[in-house]
Amino acid sequence: MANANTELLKWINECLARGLAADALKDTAVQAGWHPGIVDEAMAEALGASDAAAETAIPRAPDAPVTGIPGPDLSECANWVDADGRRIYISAVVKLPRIVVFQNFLEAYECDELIELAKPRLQRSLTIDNATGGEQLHKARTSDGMFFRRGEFPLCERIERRIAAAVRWPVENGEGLQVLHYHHGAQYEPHYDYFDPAQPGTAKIIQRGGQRVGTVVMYLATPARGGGTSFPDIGLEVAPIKGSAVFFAYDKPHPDSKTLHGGSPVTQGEKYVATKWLREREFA
Ligand code: PD2
Ligand code: ZN
Repeated sequence: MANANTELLKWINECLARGLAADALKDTAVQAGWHPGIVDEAMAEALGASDAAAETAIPRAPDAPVTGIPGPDLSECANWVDADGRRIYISAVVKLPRIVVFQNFLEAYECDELIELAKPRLQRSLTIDNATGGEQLHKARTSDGMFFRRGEFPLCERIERRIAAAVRWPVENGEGLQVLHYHHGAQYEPHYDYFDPAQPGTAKIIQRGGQRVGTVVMYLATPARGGGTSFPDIGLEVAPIKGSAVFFAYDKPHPDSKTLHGGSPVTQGEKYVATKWLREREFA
Protein backbone atom coordinates (compact mmCIF):
# COMPACT_ATOMS: atom_id res chain seq x y z
CA MET A 1 0.00 0.00 0.00
CA ALA A 2 2.92 2.34 0.72
CA ASN A 3 4.01 1.96 -2.92
CA ALA A 4 0.50 2.49 -4.20
CA ASN A 5 0.23 5.69 -2.16
CA THR A 6 3.55 6.92 -3.46
CA GLU A 7 2.46 6.24 -7.01
CA LEU A 8 -0.83 8.06 -6.48
CA LEU A 9 0.90 11.01 -4.84
CA LYS A 10 3.36 11.26 -7.69
CA TRP A 11 0.54 11.22 -10.25
CA ILE A 12 -1.36 13.92 -8.34
CA ASN A 13 1.77 16.07 -8.12
CA GLU A 14 2.40 15.72 -11.85
CA CYS A 15 -1.17 16.70 -12.67
CA LEU A 16 -1.14 19.65 -10.27
CA ALA A 17 2.13 20.83 -11.77
CA ARG A 18 0.42 20.81 -15.16
CA GLY A 19 -2.36 23.01 -13.83
CA LEU A 20 -5.15 20.42 -13.64
CA ALA A 21 -7.91 21.11 -11.08
CA ALA A 22 -7.64 19.23 -7.76
CA ASP A 23 -11.38 18.34 -7.70
CA ALA A 24 -11.26 16.77 -11.12
CA LEU A 25 -8.16 14.78 -10.15
CA LYS A 26 -9.88 13.37 -7.11
CA ASP A 27 -12.87 12.20 -9.19
CA THR A 28 -10.56 10.65 -11.76
CA ALA A 29 -8.55 8.77 -9.14
CA VAL A 30 -11.69 7.42 -7.46
CA GLN A 31 -13.17 6.36 -10.80
CA ALA A 32 -9.88 4.62 -11.52
CA GLY A 33 -10.43 2.46 -8.45
CA TRP A 34 -8.53 4.26 -5.66
CA HIS A 35 -10.23 4.27 -2.28
CA PRO A 36 -11.67 7.78 -1.63
CA GLY A 37 -10.02 7.97 1.79
CA ILE A 38 -6.61 7.21 0.33
CA VAL A 39 -7.18 9.77 -2.42
CA ASP A 40 -8.14 12.38 0.21
CA GLU A 41 -4.97 11.65 2.14
CA ALA A 42 -2.73 11.86 -0.91
CA MET A 43 -4.49 15.00 -2.14
CA ALA A 44 -4.07 16.72 1.22
CA GLU A 45 -0.39 15.83 1.23
CA ALA A 46 0.13 17.08 -2.33
CA LEU A 47 -1.78 20.33 -1.79
CA GLY A 48 -0.07 20.94 1.56
CA ALA A 49 3.29 20.45 -0.06
CA SER A 50 2.50 22.79 -2.94
CA ASP A 51 1.23 25.50 -0.55
CA ALA A 52 4.40 25.17 1.49
CA ALA A 53 6.50 25.36 -1.65
CA ALA A 54 4.74 28.53 -2.75
CA GLU A 55 5.18 30.14 0.68
CA THR A 56 8.87 29.46 1.02
CA ALA A 57 9.70 30.09 -2.65
CA ILE A 58 12.06 27.12 -2.91
CA PRO A 59 14.37 27.53 -5.93
CA ARG A 60 13.60 25.47 -9.04
CA ALA A 61 14.74 21.88 -8.56
CA PRO A 62 17.35 20.70 -11.06
CA ASP A 63 14.92 18.15 -12.52
CA ALA A 64 11.98 20.55 -12.75
CA PRO A 65 10.38 20.90 -16.19
CA VAL A 66 11.93 23.26 -18.73
CA THR A 67 9.39 26.05 -18.81
CA GLY A 68 7.15 26.57 -21.83
CA ILE A 69 6.64 24.11 -24.62
CA PRO A 70 8.87 23.21 -27.55
CA GLY A 71 8.65 25.12 -30.81
CA PRO A 72 10.77 27.04 -33.29
CA ASP A 73 11.25 30.77 -32.84
CA LEU A 74 9.30 32.23 -35.75
CA SER A 75 8.96 35.71 -34.26
CA GLU A 76 11.32 37.35 -36.77
CA CYS A 77 11.05 34.99 -39.71
CA ALA A 78 8.58 32.19 -40.42
CA ASN A 79 10.23 31.07 -43.68
CA TRP A 80 13.08 29.05 -42.26
CA VAL A 81 14.97 28.08 -39.12
CA ASP A 82 18.69 27.49 -38.73
CA ALA A 83 19.25 24.31 -36.75
CA ASP A 84 22.68 22.87 -35.95
CA GLY A 85 24.25 24.33 -39.10
CA ARG A 86 21.35 23.50 -41.43
CA ARG A 87 18.81 25.95 -42.86
CA ILE A 88 15.43 24.23 -42.82
CA TYR A 89 12.63 25.78 -44.84
CA ILE A 90 9.10 25.97 -43.49
CA SER A 91 6.12 25.25 -45.73
CA ALA A 92 3.20 25.71 -43.31
CA VAL A 93 2.49 27.00 -39.83
CA VAL A 94 -0.69 26.60 -37.73
CA LYS A 95 -1.14 28.64 -34.54
CA LEU A 96 -3.57 26.41 -32.61
CA PRO A 97 -2.55 23.72 -32.27
CA ARG A 98 1.05 24.75 -32.84
CA ILE A 99 2.00 22.89 -36.02
CA VAL A 100 5.03 23.58 -38.19
CA VAL A 101 5.71 21.71 -41.43
CA PHE A 102 9.42 21.60 -42.35
CA GLN A 103 10.52 20.97 -45.95
CA ASN A 104 14.14 19.81 -46.04
CA PHE A 105 14.41 18.48 -42.52
CA LEU A 106 16.42 15.42 -43.60
CA GLU A 107 18.63 14.68 -46.62
CA ALA A 108 17.52 11.75 -48.81
CA TYR A 109 20.62 9.75 -47.82
CA GLU A 110 19.80 10.28 -44.12
CA CYS A 111 16.29 8.90 -44.72
CA ASP A 112 17.69 5.87 -46.57
CA GLU A 113 20.35 5.20 -43.93
CA LEU A 114 17.84 5.42 -41.08
CA ILE A 115 15.55 2.92 -42.84
CA GLU A 116 18.45 0.50 -43.39
CA LEU A 117 19.52 0.75 -39.74
CA ALA A 118 15.93 0.16 -38.60
CA LYS A 119 14.91 -2.66 -40.95
CA PRO A 120 16.44 -5.63 -39.10
CA ARG A 121 14.62 -4.62 -35.90
CA LEU A 122 11.14 -3.78 -37.25
CA GLN A 123 8.28 -5.57 -35.49
CA ARG A 124 4.51 -5.08 -35.33
CA SER A 125 3.97 -1.74 -33.53
CA LEU A 126 2.58 -1.69 -30.01
CA THR A 127 0.63 1.07 -28.33
CA ILE A 128 1.02 2.07 -24.71
CA ASP A 129 -1.73 0.60 -22.56
CA ASN A 130 -2.79 3.56 -20.43
CA ALA A 131 -4.61 1.30 -18.02
CA THR A 132 -1.48 -0.56 -16.95
CA GLY A 133 1.43 1.53 -18.23
CA GLY A 134 2.56 -1.47 -20.31
CA GLU A 135 2.39 -2.02 -24.07
CA GLN A 136 -0.16 -3.86 -26.19
CA LEU A 137 -0.96 -4.85 -29.78
CA HIS A 138 -3.73 -2.63 -31.11
CA LYS A 139 -5.84 -2.92 -34.26
CA ALA A 140 -5.79 0.89 -34.62
CA ARG A 141 -2.07 0.74 -35.36
CA THR A 142 -1.06 -1.60 -38.17
CA SER A 143 2.49 -0.42 -38.83
CA ASP A 144 5.76 -2.16 -37.96
CA GLY A 145 8.12 -0.24 -35.73
CA MET A 146 11.30 -0.13 -33.69
CA PHE A 147 13.05 2.26 -31.30
CA PHE A 148 16.66 3.41 -31.39
CA ARG A 149 18.26 4.34 -28.12
CA ARG A 150 19.00 8.06 -27.95
CA GLY A 151 22.37 8.65 -29.64
CA GLU A 152 22.63 4.98 -30.63
CA PHE A 153 24.25 5.81 -34.00
CA PRO A 154 26.01 9.00 -35.12
CA LEU A 155 23.08 9.55 -37.51
CA CYS A 156 20.58 9.38 -34.62
CA GLU A 157 22.71 11.81 -32.65
CA ARG A 158 22.86 14.26 -35.56
CA ILE A 159 19.11 14.15 -36.15
CA GLU A 160 18.46 14.54 -32.42
CA ARG A 161 20.69 17.64 -32.28
CA ARG A 162 18.87 19.05 -35.32
CA ILE A 163 15.45 18.49 -33.74
CA ALA A 164 16.59 20.01 -30.44
CA ALA A 165 17.84 23.14 -32.20
CA ALA A 166 14.85 23.46 -34.53
CA VAL A 167 12.22 23.26 -31.80
CA ARG A 168 14.37 24.58 -28.93
CA TRP A 169 14.02 21.62 -26.63
CA PRO A 170 16.88 19.74 -24.91
CA VAL A 171 18.17 16.57 -26.58
CA GLU A 172 17.98 14.93 -23.12
CA ASN A 173 14.19 15.45 -23.00
CA GLY A 174 13.66 13.39 -26.14
CA GLU A 175 12.68 9.73 -26.33
CA GLY A 176 14.77 7.62 -28.70
CA LEU A 177 13.87 7.89 -32.38
CA GLN A 178 11.14 5.50 -33.46
CA VAL A 179 10.99 4.24 -37.06
CA LEU A 180 7.62 3.08 -38.40
CA HIS A 181 6.97 1.16 -41.61
CA TYR A 182 3.48 1.24 -43.11
CA HIS A 183 2.87 -1.35 -45.83
CA HIS A 184 -0.07 -1.11 -48.22
CA GLY A 185 -3.28 -0.57 -46.22
CA ALA A 186 -1.50 0.15 -42.92
CA GLN A 187 -2.53 3.13 -40.84
CA TYR A 188 -2.48 4.67 -37.38
CA GLU A 189 -5.97 5.76 -36.37
CA PRO A 190 -6.40 9.23 -34.82
CA HIS A 191 -5.02 9.44 -31.29
CA TYR A 192 -3.25 11.80 -28.93
CA ASP A 193 0.45 11.36 -28.25
CA TYR A 194 0.26 12.61 -24.65
CA PHE A 195 -0.59 10.19 -21.85
CA ASP A 196 -4.15 10.57 -20.63
CA PRO A 197 -4.03 11.81 -16.99
CA ALA A 198 -7.35 10.07 -16.37
CA GLN A 199 -5.82 6.64 -16.99
CA PRO A 200 -4.37 4.78 -14.01
CA GLY A 201 -1.28 3.63 -15.92
CA THR A 202 -0.20 7.19 -16.69
CA ALA A 203 1.41 7.84 -13.30
CA LYS A 204 3.84 5.00 -13.94
CA ILE A 205 4.63 6.05 -17.51
CA ILE A 206 5.40 9.66 -16.65
CA GLN A 207 7.74 8.76 -13.80
CA ARG A 208 10.37 8.70 -16.51
CA GLY A 209 10.65 12.15 -18.11
CA GLY A 210 7.18 13.51 -17.32
CA GLN A 211 4.48 14.08 -19.93
CA ARG A 212 5.02 14.24 -23.66
CA VAL A 213 4.77 17.84 -24.82
CA GLY A 214 5.62 17.65 -28.51
CA THR A 215 6.03 15.34 -31.51
CA VAL A 216 8.15 15.44 -34.65
CA VAL A 217 7.18 13.06 -37.46
CA MET A 218 9.86 12.87 -40.19
CA TYR A 219 8.95 11.28 -43.52
CA LEU A 220 11.61 8.84 -44.70
CA ALA A 221 9.87 7.55 -47.86
CA THR A 222 7.05 8.97 -49.98
CA PRO A 223 4.17 6.51 -50.49
CA ALA A 224 2.69 6.56 -54.00
CA ARG A 225 -0.77 7.31 -52.56
CA GLY A 226 -2.17 8.06 -49.10
CA GLY A 227 -0.23 7.95 -45.83
CA GLY A 228 -0.53 11.63 -44.86
CA THR A 229 -0.67 12.75 -41.24
CA SER A 230 -4.16 14.01 -40.49
CA PHE A 231 -5.33 16.48 -37.82
CA PRO A 232 -9.12 15.89 -37.83
CA ASP A 233 -9.93 18.70 -35.36
CA ILE A 234 -8.68 21.33 -37.79
CA GLY A 235 -9.20 19.52 -41.11
CA LEU A 236 -5.49 19.41 -41.95
CA GLU A 237 -3.64 16.64 -43.79
CA VAL A 238 0.15 16.88 -44.07
CA ALA A 239 1.54 15.16 -47.19
CA PRO A 240 4.22 12.54 -46.44
CA ILE A 241 7.07 13.81 -48.61
CA LYS A 242 10.48 12.18 -48.10
CA GLY A 243 12.82 14.45 -46.12
CA SER A 244 10.07 16.73 -44.80
CA ALA A 245 8.70 16.70 -41.24
CA VAL A 246 5.75 17.87 -39.20
CA PHE A 247 6.15 19.16 -35.65
CA PHE A 248 3.31 19.77 -33.23
CA ALA A 249 3.17 20.68 -29.54
CA TYR A 250 0.59 20.25 -26.80
CA ASP A 251 0.68 22.51 -23.78
CA LYS A 252 -1.75 20.34 -21.81
CA PRO A 253 -2.64 16.65 -21.98
CA HIS A 254 -6.21 17.36 -22.98
CA PRO A 255 -8.32 17.27 -26.18
CA ASP A 256 -8.48 21.08 -25.91
CA SER A 257 -4.94 20.94 -27.26
CA LYS A 258 -6.58 19.98 -30.60
CA THR A 259 -3.71 17.62 -31.33
CA LEU A 260 -5.79 14.62 -32.33
CA HIS A 261 -3.86 13.19 -35.28
CA GLY A 262 -3.47 9.99 -37.26
CA GLY A 263 -1.51 8.28 -39.99
CA SER A 264 -3.93 7.89 -42.93
CA PRO A 265 -4.02 4.52 -44.71
CA VAL A 266 -1.34 3.95 -47.32
CA THR A 267 -3.32 3.12 -50.47
CA GLN A 268 -0.36 2.53 -52.79
CA GLY A 269 3.30 1.92 -52.13
CA GLU A 270 4.81 2.07 -48.66
CA LYS A 271 5.58 4.68 -46.07
CA TYR A 272 8.41 5.05 -43.56
CA VAL A 273 8.53 7.69 -40.83
CA ALA A 274 10.76 8.47 -37.88
CA THR A 275 8.97 9.85 -34.83
CA LYS A 276 10.52 11.80 -31.98
CA TRP A 277 8.51 12.45 -28.84
CA LEU A 278 9.58 15.25 -26.52
CA ARG A 279 9.10 15.05 -22.75
CA GLU A 280 8.80 17.71 -20.07
CA ARG A 281 12.01 16.62 -18.38
CA GLU A 282 15.10 14.57 -19.01
CA PHE A 283 14.16 11.16 -20.38
CA ALA A 284 16.98 9.21 -18.76
O1 PD2 B 1 3.06 8.05 -39.33
C1 PD2 B 1 2.34 9.01 -39.06
O2 PD2 B 1 1.95 9.78 -39.94
C2 PD2 B 1 1.94 9.18 -37.66
C3 PD2 B 1 0.72 9.72 -37.43
C4 PD2 B 1 0.33 9.88 -36.13
C5 PD2 B 1 2.74 8.81 -36.61
C6 PD2 B 1 2.27 9.02 -35.33
N1 PD2 B 1 1.11 9.56 -35.08
C7 PD2 B 1 3.03 8.67 -34.14
O3 PD2 B 1 4.09 8.01 -34.31
O4 PD2 B 1 2.61 9.04 -33.04
ZN1 ZN C 1 0.90 10.10 -32.91
